Amino acid sequence: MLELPTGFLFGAATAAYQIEGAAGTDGRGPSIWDTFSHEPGRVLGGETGDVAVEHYHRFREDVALMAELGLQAYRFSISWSRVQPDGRGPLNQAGVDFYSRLVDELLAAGIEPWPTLYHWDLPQPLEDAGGWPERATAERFADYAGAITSVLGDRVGQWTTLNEPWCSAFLGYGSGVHAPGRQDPAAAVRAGHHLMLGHGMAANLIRSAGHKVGVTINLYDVVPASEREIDLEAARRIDGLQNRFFLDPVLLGSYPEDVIADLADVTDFSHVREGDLAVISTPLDILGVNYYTRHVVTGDPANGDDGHGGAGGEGSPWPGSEHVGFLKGELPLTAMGWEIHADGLTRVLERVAREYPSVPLYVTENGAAFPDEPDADGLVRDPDRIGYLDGHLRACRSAIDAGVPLKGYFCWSLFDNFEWSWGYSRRFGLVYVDYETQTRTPKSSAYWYSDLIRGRVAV
Ligand code: PNW
Repeated sequence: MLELPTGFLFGAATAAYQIEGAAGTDGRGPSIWDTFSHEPGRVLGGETGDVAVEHYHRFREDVALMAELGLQAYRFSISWSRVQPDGRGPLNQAGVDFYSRLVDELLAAGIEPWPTLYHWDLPQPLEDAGGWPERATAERFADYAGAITSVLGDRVGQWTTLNEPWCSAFLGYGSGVHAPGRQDPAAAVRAGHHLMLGHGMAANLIRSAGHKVGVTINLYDVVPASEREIDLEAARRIDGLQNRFFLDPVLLGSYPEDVIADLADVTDFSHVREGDLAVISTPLDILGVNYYTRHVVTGDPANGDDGHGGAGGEGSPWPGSEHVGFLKGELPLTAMGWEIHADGLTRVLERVAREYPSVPLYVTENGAAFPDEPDADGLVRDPDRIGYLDGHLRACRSAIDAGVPLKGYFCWSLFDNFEWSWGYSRRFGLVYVDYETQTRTPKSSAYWYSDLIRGRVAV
């Protein structure tokens, strides 16, 4: 029987563009994901988030389902374009009202709201002005953060600034497999900096208003393919760009020297101004860790695929390390082609606790896509997902036993939803969604998770 400490928080997570739909409703403006998903060839099957799982119109039913499952917290994101369509200026009251009603509904159901301010959906007017590679975008983000947190702050216990800045910067501006689909390594590095700067500016504002704040980073266990020098060096580089490029500025207030050196041919870091790193390293109340898989890497490119995982023709999401190859080990894969490696979660959590100043940690995303379909009896049986979640919760338990201050866990995702460049073809949900009828059917993993949570909270 899996045991986790009393008070350990169990939740599930979603993101605005992946579930809300209602893309043109109540004054919402376009974001970079609206633009990108409507461009031919960007998303598998030409799918978009225009309708998604219609959460915007079904949120009451969805909160009722969360309550039935016994979720203690719900991590969702706020669509910047819904509450501030131009990315600047006055808030759109109808958009604010939606999140206000959602928060009220959650609180009435006894579920803690955990909003994220930015899960990749930059208002298109800000991209038209240069996007995250421009410093002004960080200032716009802080303005938006200050405005929306002052409206909802009295009812929200925990704010998160960004979700996975690596994806926004390096998939959005480097490989181009995410919006806005640019392939410019120097712009990707600048975007990473301005995302973190925006985080720091927002975190300052949110904290000085008396609220709690954190940021969510996607971390990987980076494993060299062998003990050969060339592979160890590849692992150092990928760990640098994937993990330390974000952890070091946010938690230590400096960029890793080796990563700056690795990027010498890409950028001279002249976009970093004096004082930026002090802002970026504003003390945090929590750090969110998203964990899915490991990277096995080799410096001998003849040995591996390019690891860029897209439809081909794209740039690299690891600027300056284009020669590094990525291997699949011997481990089972999810429908994303990602290796299932629960021990890596323990390693990642222990590493953060060991190498960085102490901060309460939450796993803010962990989960897996599998090809789920209802049986003839209408049930959706997903034993592989139960195995995945059980293994990773045991990995959390191991980290806690080793002294890691891990305080909670959010499963990705509550629902099947719009899986970015994969459209609706990859199902991560605890709850199955029939995209024709919008019917929600909890999978067997949802009942399993529910029993686990109830087992913990029973007096
Ligand atoms: C995360 N990669 O995305 C996001 O936070 C979610 O919105 C998403 O649905 C979930 O994980 C599953 O993919 C990622 O290519 C997308 O390395 C792509 C990558 C990593 C994370």
